[in-house]
Amino acid sequence: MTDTENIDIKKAFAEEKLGWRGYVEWEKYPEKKELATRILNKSKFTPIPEFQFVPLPDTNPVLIGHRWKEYHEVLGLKHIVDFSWETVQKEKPDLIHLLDFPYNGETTREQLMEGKITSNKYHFIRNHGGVPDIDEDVFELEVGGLVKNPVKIPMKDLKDPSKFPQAEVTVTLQCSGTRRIEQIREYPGDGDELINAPWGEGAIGTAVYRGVPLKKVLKIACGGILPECKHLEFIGADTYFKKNNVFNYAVSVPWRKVRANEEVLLAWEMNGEPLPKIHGYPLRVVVTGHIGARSCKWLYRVNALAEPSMGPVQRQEYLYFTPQVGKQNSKYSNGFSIQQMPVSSAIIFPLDKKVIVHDGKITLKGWAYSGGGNWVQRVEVSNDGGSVWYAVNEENMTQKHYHAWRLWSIDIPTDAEGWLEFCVRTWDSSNNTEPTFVRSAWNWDLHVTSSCHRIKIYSVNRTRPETAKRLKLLEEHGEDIYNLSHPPEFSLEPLDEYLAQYRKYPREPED
Ligand SMILES: Nc1nc2c(c(=O)[nH]1)N[C@H]1C(S)=C(S)[C@@H](COP(=O)(O)O)O[C@H]1N2
Ligand SMILES: [Mo]
Repeated sequence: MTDTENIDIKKAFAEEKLGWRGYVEWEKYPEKKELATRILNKSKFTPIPEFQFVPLPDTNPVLIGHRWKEYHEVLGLKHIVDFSWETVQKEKPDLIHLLDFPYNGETTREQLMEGKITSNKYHFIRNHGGVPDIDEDVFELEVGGLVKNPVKIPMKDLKDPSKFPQAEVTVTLQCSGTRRIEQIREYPGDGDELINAPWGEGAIGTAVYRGVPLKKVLKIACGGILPECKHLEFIGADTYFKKNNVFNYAVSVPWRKVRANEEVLLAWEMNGEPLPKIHGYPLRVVVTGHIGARSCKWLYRVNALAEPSMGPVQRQEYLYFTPQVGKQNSKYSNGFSIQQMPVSSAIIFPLDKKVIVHDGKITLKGWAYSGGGNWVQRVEVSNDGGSVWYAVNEENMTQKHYHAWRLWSIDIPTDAEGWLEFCVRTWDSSNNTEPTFVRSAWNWDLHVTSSCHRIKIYSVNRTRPETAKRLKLLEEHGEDIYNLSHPPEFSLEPLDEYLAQYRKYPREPED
């Protein structure tokens, strides 16, 4: 065993290649991994914040990733932490910074509803490590494992349409943690070293990606895969920590998925622009219809494998444990691997707990999405907690796509006043719909919250004469209805009216 004290960490964990800043290769060097583990085992780290039992801070950044910064620091990789935050400032200044490092940024409501396509500046970010900074000119993609001919393909060749046919696909990427906050509020669940980000409705976004279908690369460059190949593993240049072990980010998808043309794309362009650094520049995978985790960023290696990736992100995380499986009995083998996204939707406007003054109709807006190539067929909204449903008209939904969300809006007739519970459910092209309550689909790792999204609205119906009168009175006194819990400073009823009413309908029976 080497003494960790005499190690020159700058040398031991140096960057692998010139022009590939922030990329340390771990997967090829087991001894290097062991050395990192020994150093990590000897160090003390800030505990992981236990925010699931207490309200989240209302700061921005919301959570600070002390522990993960320290992991990087003890291995001499602090520059990666610094570069990541600089990149956030440049590329994503306007997101809700849910976790500063590894960076997790959520799209705001206004930005989400901006249109069918989310602009690159506003698309959410989910990172498990730092942001590598790789020069495209020296970049090459390795493809190996169970292929006929392992190859290295320079970026210039990959982008050459005479070598590889290109494709453009409109894709919604959704983090499996979207709407996790609803599950946390219902019951706290598993806590991870890499904080299970308490996402709201904004860990989702849609872009047009341009690249080459992986299927074509395997065929044209490698002469095909070997018969034993059943899964394709993607390795990213960022460093991932798990229980004091280090890895490069690795995930996999079944060959069946890759085989379907254009469903797994190696992409370098996002909405007509080069992929932003924080989205995986120079090259990322885009796996349509799957949880975002499979769309590996900073992709530098594809491995054809007989079994799914042994990387912790594939094997130990993104597992679905049904409600009675938890800390006492969850194992990696008894959770099922979350790949395709279920159908889900969210109400983005109005905000939860809002007071809405209206003329008998309340306008709701939101998104609806389904994975696995199922498209959104129908969106329905209820204003009574889920008994009566109103369907959104086709003309009030954005265009259908196999792999993208639909934004929707609806005016729901609402006569009732006071606190009402609104919820949304979506039906997809396979007639799947959403569980009614959070509890129906709560799971220990708090993934893929697909139950009907619910909000509470305080309804004030101005078409009711008594309501209109009260609103006028409030206005005359310089007060308003929106400040709901603030008591009006004037009397609610003149004495003579009260007495007339009281005498007509006494409060107590006469005999
Ligand atoms: N290399 C690498 N790829 C990655 C990740 C990562 O941390 N490292 N995060 C994954 C997760 S969990 C999600 S949800 C998507 C998010 O993609 P985006 O950040 O481009 O929106 O990237 C995926 N690809
Ligand atoms: Mo994710």
